[in-house]
Amino acid sequence: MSEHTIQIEQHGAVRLLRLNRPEALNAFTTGMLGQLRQALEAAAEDGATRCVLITGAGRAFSAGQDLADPHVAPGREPGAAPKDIGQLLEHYYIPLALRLRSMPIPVVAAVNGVAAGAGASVALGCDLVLAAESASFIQAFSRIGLIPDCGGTWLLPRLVGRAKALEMALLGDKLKAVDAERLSLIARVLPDAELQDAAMALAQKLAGMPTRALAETRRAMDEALKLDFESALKLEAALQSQLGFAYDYQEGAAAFLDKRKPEFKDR
Ligand code: LHQ
Repeated sequence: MSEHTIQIEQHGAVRLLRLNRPEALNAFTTGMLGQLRQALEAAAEDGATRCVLITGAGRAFSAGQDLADPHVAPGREPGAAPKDIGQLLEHYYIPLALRLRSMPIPVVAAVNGVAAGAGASVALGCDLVLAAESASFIQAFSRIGLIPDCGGTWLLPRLVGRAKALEMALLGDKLKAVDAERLSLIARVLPDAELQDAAMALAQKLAGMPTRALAETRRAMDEALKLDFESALKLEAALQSQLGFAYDYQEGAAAFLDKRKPEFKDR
């Protein structure tokens, strides 16, 4: 696909990925899902990039799966065979969600407008989620006879607890950004005019931090959700052991003792 559905900009050590099909509220086509995954892959592999920032072009973050995409659009002609949506998830959404969740660098979402269906899952799968006051989150799946996907069933109860997760997923109502912040679904809500600058400043700040420790923090927390307390303590010790041998710890501790600003390098 030659269309640039993901706009890529480099801002120092921050790679900005802008979902870019504003005419369809940045709904995901298969081509776009592939481009987003490739863009994440490229950012992960580029040693000079230390943080990814994802946002949407126009008035939406993403309206989720493009329901007009031939891979999912219901056949209108009599006798048309239904498409296997599970195959689309296997080939596009699962690799994307796994890539996002295992990035070696932090990922920030700047949710500039509505994030619906898989668009909400992609946003909520990021490490730090900022949203504009006018943004909203919609678990649109139940409205069309589906369940939350792209990680939604895993993320939602962990973020807001079972009662609110089920309320959101069963009803599919619009959740305003301020309510999303109140429920701890997202980290911060900001005035619309401040969102992009605040998200970039946050991404730049993260890019100057000890990247490897940040990625391992995410991994340890995700793993800990599956572990008993003692196993989580042991995982912490194993990861801390590795980090303790790394450059950034030596630099961070030395800089503290020398009362100077640390210069982190690990990735
Ligand atoms: C769209 C879409 C869209 C195409 C707006 N598709 N065009 C995974 C695997 C396989 C199958 C299915 O799903 C999944 C995961 C999922 O993501 S399921 C959930 C899919 N998403 C939805 O069901 C959300 C559908 N969109 C909406 O409910 C509304 O558009 C929202 C609430 C997001 C925004 O409403 P409005 O602000 O009133 O905008 P609008 O509805 O007028 O949309 C603007 C345009 O964008 C419009 O096109 P048009 O040519 O009429 O201007 C829409 O058709 C188009 N668009 N979402 N998902």
